[in-house]
Amino acid sequence: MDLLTLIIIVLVIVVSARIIRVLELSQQLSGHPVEEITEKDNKTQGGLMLVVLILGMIFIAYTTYRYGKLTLPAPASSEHGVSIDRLMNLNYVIIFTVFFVTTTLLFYFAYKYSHRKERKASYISDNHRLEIIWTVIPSIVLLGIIGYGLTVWTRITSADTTGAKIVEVYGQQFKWTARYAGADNTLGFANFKKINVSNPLGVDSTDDKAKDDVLTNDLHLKLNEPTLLIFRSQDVIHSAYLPHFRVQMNCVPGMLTQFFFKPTITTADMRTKLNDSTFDYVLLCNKICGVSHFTMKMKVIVDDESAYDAWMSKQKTFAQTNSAKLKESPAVKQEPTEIVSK
Ligand SMILES: [Cu+2]
Repeated sequence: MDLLTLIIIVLVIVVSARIIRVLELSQQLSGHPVEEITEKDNKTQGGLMLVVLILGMIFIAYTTYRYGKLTLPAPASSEHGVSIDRLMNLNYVIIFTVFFVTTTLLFYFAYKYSHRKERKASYISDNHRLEIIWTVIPSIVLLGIIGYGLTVWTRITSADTTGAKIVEVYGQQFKWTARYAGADNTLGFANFKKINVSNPLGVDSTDDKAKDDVLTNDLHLKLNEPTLLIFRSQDVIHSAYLPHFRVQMNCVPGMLTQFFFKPTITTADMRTKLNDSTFDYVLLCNKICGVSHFTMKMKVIVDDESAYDAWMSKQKTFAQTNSAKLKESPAVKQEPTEIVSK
C-alpha cells in the first residue's frame, strides 16, 4: 500500500469521527435523539421512492432508445434469422412487461405504504393461494419460453445440410481465414502438424481433395445458397459471430463445429436498405481470446450469383498458391518449422 492510500484512509477516519461528533452536538441542541425517525423523514423517503421510480424509468427508456441499435442489427439477413428475431422479440416483450409492472408496484407501494403513526400493519403468516399463483404462473411462462426456444434452436441446428456449399472458417490469434472446398465441395485433409508460416491452416498438400481448396481473407457468400460453415481453431477457443445472419458458433481447438444457414440479402441490397454506402457484413470473434481479440474481424460479402462466380474465378487454389510460393522463394522448400507440433 502506498503512502497516499494510507493518508486517505486516515483522513476518512478522522472526518467520520468529526461528523459523528457534530451529530451528537446537534442532537443535544434539538432535544431529539438523532436516530429517531420522524413523520417528516418517512414522508421524504416515500416521496424519494417515487422520484427514483420516475427517474429510473426515464433512464431505461432513454438507454433503450439510444443503445438499442447495439443489439442484433436489423433486418435479419438469413432465412433462420427471422425465427431467431421472433423468439428474441417475444422474450423482450415478456421481460419488459414483467419488469415495468413489478418495478412500478414495488416503488409505488414503498411510497403509498410508508410509515404513518395512525396506520397499523396487518400480520400475515402465509397465504397458500397467493403462493400457488406466483409459483405456477411464472413456471408456465418459463416452460413456454424454454420450449419455444428449444424448438427454434433444434430446427436451425438439425436442418438438412445435404448439397450445402462447404466453407471452413478458421480462427487463430488474431485473425480469421476462410477455406472454400472447391469444385469437389470437399475440404482437403488438414493436420496441425502441417502448420507452418506458409501454411497457417495446416492443409495437407498431398491430399487430392485439398488441391482445389481456396483460402481467402474475406468471406464471400452466395445469395440464397445453403451454406455450411465448418469452424476450426488453431490455438484457443474463439467464437465466430455473424450478427446480421444471427449466426454464432464456438471454434474449439481439436474439434469441428458447424452452422448451416442461407444468406438472403446481398451486401448491395443491404447498403440500399440501410442507406449506407459503406456498410459491410462482418464476422467477429465473440470470445475474449487474448490481447488482440478485438482485432479479430473478417469482412463478409453476400454476392448475387454472377458477382460471386466472378470473384471466385479470380481466386487461386491451394495447389496454385503453393507452387507459386515454391517458385518465388526457394527458402520455403526447406523443411518448414512446425510451430504447433510438440
Ligand atoms: Cu478470437
